[in-house]
Amino acid sequence: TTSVMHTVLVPVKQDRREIFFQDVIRGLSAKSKYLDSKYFYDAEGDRLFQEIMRCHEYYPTNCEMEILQEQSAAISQTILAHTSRFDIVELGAGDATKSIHLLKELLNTGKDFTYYPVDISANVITQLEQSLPAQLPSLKVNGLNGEYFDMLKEANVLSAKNKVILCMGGNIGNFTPAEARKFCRQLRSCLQPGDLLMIGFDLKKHPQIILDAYNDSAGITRDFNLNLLKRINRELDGNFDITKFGHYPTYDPGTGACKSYLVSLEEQDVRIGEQTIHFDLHETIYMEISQKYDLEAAEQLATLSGFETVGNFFDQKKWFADSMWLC
Ligand code: AVJ
Repeated sequence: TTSVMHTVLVPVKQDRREIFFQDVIRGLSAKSKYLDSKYFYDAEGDRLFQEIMRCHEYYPTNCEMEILQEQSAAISQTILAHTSRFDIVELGAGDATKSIHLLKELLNTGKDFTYYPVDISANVITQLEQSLPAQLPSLKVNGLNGEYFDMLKEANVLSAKNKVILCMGGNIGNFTPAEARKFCRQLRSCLQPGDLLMIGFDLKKHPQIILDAYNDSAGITRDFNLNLLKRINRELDGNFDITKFGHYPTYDPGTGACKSYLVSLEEQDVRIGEQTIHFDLHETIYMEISQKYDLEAAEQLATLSGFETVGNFFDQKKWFADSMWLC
């Protein structure tokens, strides 16, 4: 007999930096230049977003906090009206300062459930597993560090109960309406009849209020956008001169699309690694969409992705909505 040497070809997972590089080059080589807003959040981007949330112009965080503080009893009742055996899965749990109000309320009903916070940041999950028991000693916590859909599948393995998914923070706004439909359909495909999804929508309101929220007078949102160019310099060996780019936020009340751009203030060449990107004078980079909804559009999104709206919870000003969807 001859012994055969087997060479197992393990597909090498492209490392994060390589994927980041390719996404950046693809976006900046396109006819209309763009960058993906998911790359805003490095350590400095996280810090700047925290600062944005403290800007007086940036209303969404306070509105949704008010909803969780003031309406958790009503939210809890809506959950209990549709399921008697459930676990909670929060997508993008962060520091859980909003959801903690709902968790407290649900614990008070005497229901036995586990809270599965999901986050892409390992740091966030470790912090939560330490901080939550101190705040809610009777809460069962099982952190899941990874991508939303992978971790949702994991939660389905760990728990046979109904799932109540929390998707707060208006993160759905970073998708175009078509992308949002795709995301919600994919979410639905991971869920079972009887499962619930609570999802946050930033609502249409006076256009000036929306534009101001993405154009704060202290210039934090400008810095937040420019930080992505700095991140490219840091991580991908780029040489962006950020003084040669301006921030241009827009809001279209017709479509509800709040889009931000960076504008090249002169004709210039920028090097990223071995690549050179040319910018014409006043050429733009499309950075981010924050889509605003009305209740009809939110309800339509529910229907088109296989959910039924069973409740809407608002702040006093009705600037933000957390909608409860049933599978
Ligand atoms: C984290 C997506 C909810 O769109 O309002 C804030 C991000 N960008 N200011 C939003 C953001 C500029 C934020 N979300």
